Amino acid sequence: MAKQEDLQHIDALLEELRVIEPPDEFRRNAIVNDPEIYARAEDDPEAFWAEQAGKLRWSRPWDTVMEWKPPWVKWFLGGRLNVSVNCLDVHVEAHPDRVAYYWEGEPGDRRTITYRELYEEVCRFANALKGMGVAKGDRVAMYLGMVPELPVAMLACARIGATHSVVFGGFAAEALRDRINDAEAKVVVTGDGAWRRGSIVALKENADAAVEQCPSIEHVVVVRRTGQEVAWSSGRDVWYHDAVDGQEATCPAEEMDAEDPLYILYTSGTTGKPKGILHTTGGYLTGVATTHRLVFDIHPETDVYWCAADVGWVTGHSYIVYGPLANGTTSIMYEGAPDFPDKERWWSIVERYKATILYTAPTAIRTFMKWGHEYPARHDLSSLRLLGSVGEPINPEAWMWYFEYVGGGRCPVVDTWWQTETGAIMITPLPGITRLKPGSATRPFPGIAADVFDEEGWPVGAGKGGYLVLRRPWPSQFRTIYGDPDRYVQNYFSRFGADVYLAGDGARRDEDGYFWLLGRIDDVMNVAGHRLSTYEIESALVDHPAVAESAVVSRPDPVVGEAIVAFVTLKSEIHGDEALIVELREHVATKIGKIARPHSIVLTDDLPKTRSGKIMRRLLRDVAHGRDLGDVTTLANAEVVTTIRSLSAERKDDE
Ligand code: 7RM
Repeated sequence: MAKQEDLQHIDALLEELRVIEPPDEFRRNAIVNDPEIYARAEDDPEAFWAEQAGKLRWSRPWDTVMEWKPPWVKWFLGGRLNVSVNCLDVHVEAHPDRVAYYWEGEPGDRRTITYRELYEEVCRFANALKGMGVAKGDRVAMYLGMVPELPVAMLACARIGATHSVVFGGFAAEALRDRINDAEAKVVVTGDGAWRRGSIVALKENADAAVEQCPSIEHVVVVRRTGQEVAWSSGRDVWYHDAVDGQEATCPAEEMDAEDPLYILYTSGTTGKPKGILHTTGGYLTGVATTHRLVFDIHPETDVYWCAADVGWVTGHSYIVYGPLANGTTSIMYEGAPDFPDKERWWSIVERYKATILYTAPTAIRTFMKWGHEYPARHDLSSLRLLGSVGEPINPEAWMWYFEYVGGGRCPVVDTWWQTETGAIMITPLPGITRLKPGSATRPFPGIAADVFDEEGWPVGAGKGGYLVLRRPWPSQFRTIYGDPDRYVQNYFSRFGADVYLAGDGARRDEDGYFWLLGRIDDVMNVAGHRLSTYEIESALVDHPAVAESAVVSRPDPVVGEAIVAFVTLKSEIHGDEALIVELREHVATKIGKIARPHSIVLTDDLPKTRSGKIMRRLLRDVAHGRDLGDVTTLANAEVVTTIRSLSAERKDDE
């Protein structure tokens, strides 16, 4: 963990600074510096959101702000707009030469892309897609690393009304295949490869393996990035640079209904296959533009904003692409690993571009903490004025380290709680007015009705824990699970009725009404800020010929948050050994991706089950945590617990 002297220093700070006031200078210049915004939004949430939506460019105004037939909701009915017009044309008219992205490749190559250049590239690729037969309503998949062509492809889809489905470049071929097939995408945009820590991730190879089993795919567009030779299927495959070559640098924007789909993004749920979260046009853009501007206090003429997430996750969609571009922001986009070529990479980027805002995940902060504060200390980080955190609960020690050693003690830290489903930030400080408490995401964003319910659906009192819920619709909420509306209702709107959104997180409110997030209450794990379901990993394990049954749980880990522990029973004729454990871990990496590779695998003769045959995950979790087991007499096979416990003790440090 962090260096001893860092921790002592932070301990002392934690004692003194339980509450951190917004610095005077920050408050003076902040976009929001009057707390009345909360009362105003609470008084009339629809009027608040309509006012925000009014800042966008609409080709036809809406007739109705919101229509709610729980659990179904529509926003800005009758309104028409195009997302790419709001992200590009509006800014090309006002400030064509402003930088949209400072892009830095992992090997050290750089590109500066202005709003005009981005506009023209998007139009060219939009025309290319049309030429391939992509029309309004069609789905286009993307499987790329962090290259500018990824936002370009997303915006090109938005321009012509196609629905994009970005699949994180770290996912394996099968995961890509399933997502392409679920959405029945016509085209997939990929690359020859992606750079990661100096080596090449074989994107094209994976895409080829996936597409072999994707009957809907007509074309594979390939961005040349890593330059190695790749297999080619003529007629089907087309280089990105050939596709855009000679295309017009303008392209009429499809006029979209506010409720037309913008994108699908797959996320892990409690059971079954990943869910295709569907976001639409008007409400989503209103939500991300508003939260981006107010939470990050965006001054577009002067800020250099860096969200260090991957565009393959929702954080990248909302806060690298759509929110920042809608606000005319200058952003940094970095392709690679934080320790390539050395552990100073991020800080040299902050210094080079004079970043003013940095938004990242607690797992990254804890990694930097472990490396030590000498790395950020070697760089001039004085341009920074605001820091953000997202993806998992941030422990107060990591919060204070971030505040001290990255923010120099002068930058507010906004801990932002939200989900793929919510589309935009839901619980967060507003940096010009909120008194910060390290470890708390503080208060719901104006207009958001967050609450904490007990088992019966009553709001809990101060200091008590319960289920985090949202009691009123918001514009950027997902509209359904693609192709599975029943699951939308069942998963999110049945526990407390059709008018209450169940987030799947536990939370506690303190005496000031501040929210403290407690982690997932379902079978979703949060591994290094990546959302994974125990079920997906179990399915991958059971798919291996040696495996009879498996149960996956997590144990707390100081860096990645939750580490994956898999309990596995083998088929009777199979003898388990170290080599098989290695093979099983790799098997999961091949099926899902490296992010899902179990940290520990415990081979056992049996799994603890209830009398009705359900695997007792709670018990396994306790085993993984090294906790006491309590009463297990309801178990059908109680003796197995003892065995598992001793096995897992042996395995704990096997990485
Ligand atoms: C944005 C994103 C969502 C889950 C969510 C939480 C956890 C996210 C915070 C957080 C505590 C936070 N989307 N989570 N942000 N927990 N504090 N500030 O991460 O769909 O991939 O994950 O992430 O459990 O339900 S996500």
